Amino acid sequence: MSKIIFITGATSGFGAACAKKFASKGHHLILNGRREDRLTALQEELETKYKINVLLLPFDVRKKEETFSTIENIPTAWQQIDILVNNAGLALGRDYFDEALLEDWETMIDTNLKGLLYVTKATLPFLKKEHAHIINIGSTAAKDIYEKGNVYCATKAAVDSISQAMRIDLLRHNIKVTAIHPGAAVTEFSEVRFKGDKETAKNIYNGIIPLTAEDIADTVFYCSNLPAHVCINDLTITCTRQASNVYFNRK
Ligand code: NDP
Ligand code: 8X3
Repeated sequence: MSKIIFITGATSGFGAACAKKFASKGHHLILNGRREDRLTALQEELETKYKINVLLLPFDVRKKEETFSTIENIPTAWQQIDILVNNAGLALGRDYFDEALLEDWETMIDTNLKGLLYVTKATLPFLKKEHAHIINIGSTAAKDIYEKGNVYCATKAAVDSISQAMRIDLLRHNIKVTAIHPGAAVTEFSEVRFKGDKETAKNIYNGIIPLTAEDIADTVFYCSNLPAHVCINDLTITCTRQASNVYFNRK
């Protein structure tokens, strides 16, 4: 049976790959991100290729009023959401605590933590009663703090905590909550983190075979496709050449 999947941050990386994966299985999509041109291109591609329907919600998850008013006004036909994938997020900078920029910290907190809270709170009334699933994209950075990771790690540790809190507080509504914590994966993530410095971004993946966005989409899909009585609470996934955020087998 077709489901409705709401994915934030669907203009690239994990979010776009999740959109393609769910669309290829016949599910309808609500897609968010700030780059509207990319969302429109993805909508055209997926509606044509898979004959599914796509609703675009191009808003910035940091903007509280816009997030709530946009979600509150989604058309009636889209108001029974099966799965919310909280994926929108970013790292900005990789600097020592004393040298990091306050504005980078604020952007990460506003996006990765507050944005996820706003989207979830606004979407809850539209989650299908007794059958919904919230999937939060955390990071190995949540589990394993590394040098110069400071506030990015803190925001992802917060996603980890909030996922546990949601699972407890939403238990009475039978809502599944899954946190997925990926390690190094090639997307636009590092280019964003290093503010367009492609060389530094590329070096992050030197000598390893990193995860791909499709690996994460497959994992999200797997977690979402288990029997109704089964919920993966917490899943950490890295490439084989990564054991932690410090230990890599680079060849
Ligand atoms: P990308 O940079 O490829 O994608 C990030 C997505 O988030 C984009 O679609 C971007 O869309 C969206 N986004 C960022 N800020 C906002 C905002 N304010 N409002 C709405 N959407 C926003 O990176 P990934 O796919 O790798 O990242 C996805 C998630 O996975 C993030 O939460 C990241 O922290 C996490 N992650 C990534 C890992 C990696 O190694 N790649 C590993 C572990 C976790 P737009 O710019 O159009 O708004
Ligand atoms: C992304 C993985 O190691 O750059 O969340 O923090 S890492």
